[in-house]
Amino acid sequence: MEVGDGVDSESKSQRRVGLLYDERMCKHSTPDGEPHPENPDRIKVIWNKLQAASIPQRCVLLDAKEAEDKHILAVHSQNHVNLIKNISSKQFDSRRNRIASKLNSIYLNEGSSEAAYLAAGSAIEVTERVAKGEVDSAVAIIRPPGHHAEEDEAMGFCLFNNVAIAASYLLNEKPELLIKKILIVDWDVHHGNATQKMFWKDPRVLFFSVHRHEFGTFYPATDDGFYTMIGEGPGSGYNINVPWENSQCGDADYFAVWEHILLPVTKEFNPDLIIVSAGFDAAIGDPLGGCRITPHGYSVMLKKLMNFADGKIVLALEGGYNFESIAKSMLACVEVLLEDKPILGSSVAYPFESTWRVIQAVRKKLSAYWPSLADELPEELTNRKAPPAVYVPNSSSDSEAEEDDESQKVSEHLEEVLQDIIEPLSKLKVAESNQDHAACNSNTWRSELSKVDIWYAAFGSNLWLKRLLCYIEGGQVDGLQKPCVGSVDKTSPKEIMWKTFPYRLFFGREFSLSWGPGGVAFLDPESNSQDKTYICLYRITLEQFNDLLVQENHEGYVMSSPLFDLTALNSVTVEEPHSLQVRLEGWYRNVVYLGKEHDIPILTMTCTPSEIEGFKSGEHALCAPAINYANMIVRGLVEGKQLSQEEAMAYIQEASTKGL
Ligand code: Q9C
Ligand code: ZN
Repeated sequence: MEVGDGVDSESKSQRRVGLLYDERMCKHSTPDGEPHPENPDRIKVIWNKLQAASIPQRCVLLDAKEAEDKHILAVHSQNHVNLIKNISSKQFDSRRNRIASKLNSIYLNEGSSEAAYLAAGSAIEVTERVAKGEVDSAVAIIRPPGHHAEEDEAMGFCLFNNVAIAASYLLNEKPELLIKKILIVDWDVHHGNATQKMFWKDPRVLFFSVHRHEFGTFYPATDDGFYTMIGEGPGSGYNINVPWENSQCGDADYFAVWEHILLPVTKEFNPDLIIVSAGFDAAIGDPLGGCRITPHGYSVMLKKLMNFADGKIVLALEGGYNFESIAKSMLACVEVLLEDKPILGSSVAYPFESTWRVIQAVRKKLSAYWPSLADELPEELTNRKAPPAVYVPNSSSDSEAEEDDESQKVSEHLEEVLQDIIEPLSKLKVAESNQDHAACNSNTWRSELSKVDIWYAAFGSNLWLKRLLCYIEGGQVDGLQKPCVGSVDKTSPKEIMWKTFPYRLFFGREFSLSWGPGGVAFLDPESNSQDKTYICLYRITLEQFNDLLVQENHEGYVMSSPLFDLTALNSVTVEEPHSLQVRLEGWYRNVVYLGKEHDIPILTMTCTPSEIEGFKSGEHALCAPAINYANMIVRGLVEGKQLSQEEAMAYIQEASTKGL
């Protein structure tokens, strides 16, 4: 280490980070206080989290500003600007709801205009400060979000396209700042449809979006987010979409995209400034996104981008609907910008096979424009993939020990640490196939998880002990279409107890493999507290719980590694109800933590939050249970001495007729 290095790194460790938050952006809310995922508390919880971590005092606090019409008009129509300007005025009181209802996923109130102008103006403000070099980087905690807002139409919770307005402002109004090329990285889980269109033919803006797409079925549900959409005319090659084929993408999938698409292209493009459309709805725990980026994942993704554009980078908030996830993710990002901590943490091991497929398709499509994408990825790299739809646990305890060790190191080692964690997957050598590895691990994980007790919370047919025992001991009860294989560990539950929970029981789907025609039971753990559901808690091991997960979701699936391991248990027990989806197809793949009983975690399994949304919207059918299935539940409640026969029938009746 050189002499003076200490002083130097100390001054460097206080990179100037602009931070903008203004409570006035909370004024945009649903007109009658109806619950909505895009609500004012989102930015409040982020701000509170940063305050609790003493972040604001270490940043340069910037003031929110209302955008000027002439700047908004660079990307929006006069019509649209007029609408958003006037929508909150008295004269619109009677028409506001009607106008909102004609738009796609939009609400409006008296505070909407001001919030929209502030969000756009604040995006301009932070971006200009970074461009001028007054701060090194900046974060704008703004709402409403922007990336869905089209030239002439509000949609997807977005009124003005904040990021597009800020980028256009620098390019068109501030040539003296010499920002000639801007990279927009849109890591919100949804495609940035509007930003894409606004710079479609513009080579000054490289728009990159990675999002759930699922072949045009995920919001905004068009083909626009497909990888074939690369821009047009002079903008050809300056639009890059990475469309996920499935939910549950996490750190490993995003790191692979960074390594093999975004970073090489960014190097070639050599932007003067980077703006991140920083939605945190691809975060683990998000109710709309269904992806699994950890705060650690976000910090790595951001850190990697800081190597370009001379570190000039702006984060503008877009979506993100789980308070805890967005607060933690944003905190992780600001800490990276302040550059005061080594990046620690761990992620699942491998990307999905579908991720490699998508990466290869993108690279091929864009290789004519970006030579760095031209090479075909080596097979020993793309071979390393997570089995489809299987939760991949955090690796060995060895690696955790190493990470602890790393935490002792100081910030100048950040780069090396980073490289060690995520750098070239391509440098890894292939020692054995996934299967070999898994087989020799199987006994280890089973013995490990057999030592951990959990309460399995049953609310459907498993309320009946006899039926539940089929999943443990194997076998069949009347009404079940075929016998169950049971758990590897056939020990009966150590304890059984009953409780009620303030969540909603409902019945959905028209058919199940287990029962034939008729709906099956689901729990909506986000529902409101007037609801009451009878739940039977079975004390079983985490190993048995994994065997239950398989039987409920994917009969015959061979589980070579646990679907829900200790890492998953730790990540889910942060708050209740908190859920985590396992990588398994099936209607009960969402594991929900419901708190503790005698200090032992309570876990249940139900459908995913997005499926619950689907049931609410009518996309999935609600359906009363068939008589054999209903009888099973009634029997459980009666034999468990919770309700009389009549009461139990009325209880099922109510749950199957009440709308969601
Ligand atoms: N069935 C942002 O994250 N979902 N917007 C509508 C209709 C709209 C998300 C679902 C999601 C918009 C900024
Ligand atoms: Zn989003």
